Amino acid sequence: MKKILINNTKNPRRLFSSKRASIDVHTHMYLPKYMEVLKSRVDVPYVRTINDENRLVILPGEDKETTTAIGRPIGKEYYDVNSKLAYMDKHGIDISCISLANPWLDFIEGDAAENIAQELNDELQGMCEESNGRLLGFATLPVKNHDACLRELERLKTLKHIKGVILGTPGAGHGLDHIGMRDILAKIEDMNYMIFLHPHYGVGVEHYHDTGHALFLALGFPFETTVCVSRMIVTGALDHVPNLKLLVAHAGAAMPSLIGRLDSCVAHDYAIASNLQHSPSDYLKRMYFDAIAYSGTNLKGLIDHVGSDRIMFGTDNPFFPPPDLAGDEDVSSAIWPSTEKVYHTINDIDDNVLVQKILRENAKQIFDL
Ligand code: 5CU
Repeated sequence: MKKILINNTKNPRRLFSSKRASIDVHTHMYLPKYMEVLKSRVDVPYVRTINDENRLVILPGEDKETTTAIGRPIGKEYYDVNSKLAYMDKHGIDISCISLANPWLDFIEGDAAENIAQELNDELQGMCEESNGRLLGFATLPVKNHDACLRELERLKTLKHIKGVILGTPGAGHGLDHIGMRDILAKIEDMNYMIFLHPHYGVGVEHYHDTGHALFLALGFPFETTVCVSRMIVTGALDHVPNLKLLVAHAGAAMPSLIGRLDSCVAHDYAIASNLQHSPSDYLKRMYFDAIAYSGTNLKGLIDHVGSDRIMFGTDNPFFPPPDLAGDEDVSSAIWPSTEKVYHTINDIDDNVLVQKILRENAKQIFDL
């Protein structure tokens, strides 16, 4: 297995104050192997260099829309493990569960998908092994190759730092609720792995022109997650995998706001309701959530709906970097306002026991750390 070369003299295991020894369950990297793939491509998704700066162009249609075509700057905070550890130290994060950033292997088919998945997951495992207990991982599946997904899941059992898999909302292309995903979800359930469910494609994208990345990420992303979770509930897909562990990105997206309405609409549609074993809000209570709400009111709403045992600290790092973090600059000294915002919304809860659960204790229990 390839060595990642973590600088452990620079990154000793930290002793954080009890207020900040967080476990971050929503934090990404473009692993070095994946960067090679993105840099080799001319169609979206790709990384290209403009005026000596690497730019990330990954979102559907991003290259065609005037306000996004230039992409986003991508520096070593996205792919360098020592930068991740420095960021963690700076922000009181004890352990991070790293997932590959979007769009994973959604665009690669056949044997190539299987081979790259193995290389990426080995790379992630190697990084975690070298990290002195600081890093865990959500693996990546070759979603466009069904049989390879099952084989890779089986192989992941040998990678001890892997705690689950990250999946986009389409799964193999037709949605996670599609029958073609059923045995993959069943295997994940059987392995007691977590699925980290994450958006990439956006819903309602026809409305977001001339708005840069702002509306795509603020609305398109959470709407996409909301549709996916709602379909998994309403189609009965979750009844086939009652013990499946689903970690819903971005504090449950719009689910907490809409769950009452979803309950009501399902209850008034007899054909749908009679097919389901529970009401939508009961399915929601079985899911897991990060705390990336950026609003104390919304986080409290999520707690009202699902309780406080299933919500875990997350940062979305390295997305939403400080505006002045230019490309390859040393991230070790930068404070990330987006991360501080997550801390503020959690501290807003004003109940220390509950705050500690969200920052650390829930993740310890849920991931058996
Ligand atoms: O908000 C986020 O989670 C993200 C992400 O994961 N990927 C991305 O391209 N932008 C925002």
